[in-house]
Amino acid sequence: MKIHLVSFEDGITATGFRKFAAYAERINSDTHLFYVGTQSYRSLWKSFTRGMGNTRPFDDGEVDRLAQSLAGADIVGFSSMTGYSELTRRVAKRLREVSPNSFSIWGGIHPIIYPENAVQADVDAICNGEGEFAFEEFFEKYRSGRDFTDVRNMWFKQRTGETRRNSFRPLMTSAELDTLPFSKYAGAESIFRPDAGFVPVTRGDYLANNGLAYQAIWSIGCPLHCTFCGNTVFIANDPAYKKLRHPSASWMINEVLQAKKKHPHISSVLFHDDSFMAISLSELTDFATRWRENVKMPFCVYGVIPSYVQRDKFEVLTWAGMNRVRMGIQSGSERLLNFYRRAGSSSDSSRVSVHMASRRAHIRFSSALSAFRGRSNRECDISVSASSP
Ligand code: B12
Ligand code: SF4
Repeated sequence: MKIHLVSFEDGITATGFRKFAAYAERINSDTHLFYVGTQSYRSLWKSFTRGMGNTRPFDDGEVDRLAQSLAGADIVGFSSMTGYSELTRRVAKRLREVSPNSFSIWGGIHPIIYPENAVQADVDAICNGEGEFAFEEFFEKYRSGRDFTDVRNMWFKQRTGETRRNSFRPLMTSAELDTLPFSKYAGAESIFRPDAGFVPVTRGDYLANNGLAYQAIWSIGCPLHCTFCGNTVFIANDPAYKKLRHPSASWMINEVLQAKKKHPHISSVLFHDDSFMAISLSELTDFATRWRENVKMPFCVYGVIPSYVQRDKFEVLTWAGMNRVRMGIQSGSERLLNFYRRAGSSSDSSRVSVHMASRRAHIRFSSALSAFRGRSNRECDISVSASSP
């Protein structure tokens, strides 16, 4: 069976898509990957100012070219965040016209957070949860001509015009995550260029998107429940999402080593986990020891939640090579933190600064709330002063 999987996003990082795609390729070798990006990641200025879905406009001709390139597959899988959902919708519609026999599925963050919206697109199904095992079950049933419309984590459009909304399957356990293939990286993949259509992804694309770094996710989950975050939906779908899950440290390290074999220029690793510091000290120590012995590269941790900062965790990670963290303080105002049900207090952030400064590492503070209006000047002042290390 021929499967075409396409990711719509500003760049080629696509951490979840790459995990899913590696699994799809394992169960069906005739699987091809496509990236459709805006290429604004090439601009430093845009990387500071962009919002979600700041895409350059794709005209109807380009949408047609995209659909024509994806046509002919037995199954076409789309993956996108909400900012790219409109483009996904347009391509799905055109695909239905030019390739009516392709079974189309929309997965990724948008169908998880807004399934009722995604299912209205011209697709046969959506995947509103973890994709690997759901797709495997669907694929086996589809391939052997059995009824597949009961597959959990997926919704299906019925011939009657109704939608079958199946329930969720249990989240994958850490032991199951350990059995998954490493994320798809630098293999046979294509990227859309407005002037040339789909062409092979080159080392230059990786350099433009990632610099000299490898972008990774080790753990999934976050114990908190800030009201502005997609986590609220993941937890509503399954409260077990609060518990951190991850494959073993050696699995993670082997994924990095495999990427480095393909791209020897890789000289640092960026971890995008939502809540890296909530991993237990014993697991972080195991990770740090193996990292220092086998990887010997600096790494950066993007998901640091102030209330999970502990001196011993920072010490062991900086010893292993962590030289940069990004911590979401969100606001210096206790009132706003309470309003958004953000656990922890702004004073937690100063503890991190002390730990990192003592290790001569860099820390960057971030806030998703800066976009929110309605704060008094006084609260803004507190936010600013709290975010100056
Ligand atoms: C890592 C990450 C990033 C990284 C990498 C982005 C990327 N595309 O990979 C970086 C730092 C670059 C990033 C940037 C942004 N991000 Co971000 N990011 C995340 C984060 C923390 C983890 C994503 C992840 O890998 N999860 C783990 C994987 C395993 O899960 P998954 O992605 O859902 O994939 C599974 C399923 O969806 C499914 N699946 C996926 N694709 C497909 C396809 C098919 C066909 C099927 C069947 C199944 C399937 O299977 C996968 C494996 O189980 C999430 C939060 C979260 N917890 O998910 C936010 C999140 C996705 N990001 C978000 C946002 C808003 C952004 C930005 C727009 C922020 C900004 N203003 O700059 C940018 C967009 C940048 C871009 N590239 O376009 C929002 C999206 C909200 C929404 N409604 O779409 C989230 C949910 C955070 C939030 N605020 O709640 N992000
Ligand atoms: S701590 Fe971060 S990832 Fe966790 S719920 Fe809050 S904003 Fe979302």
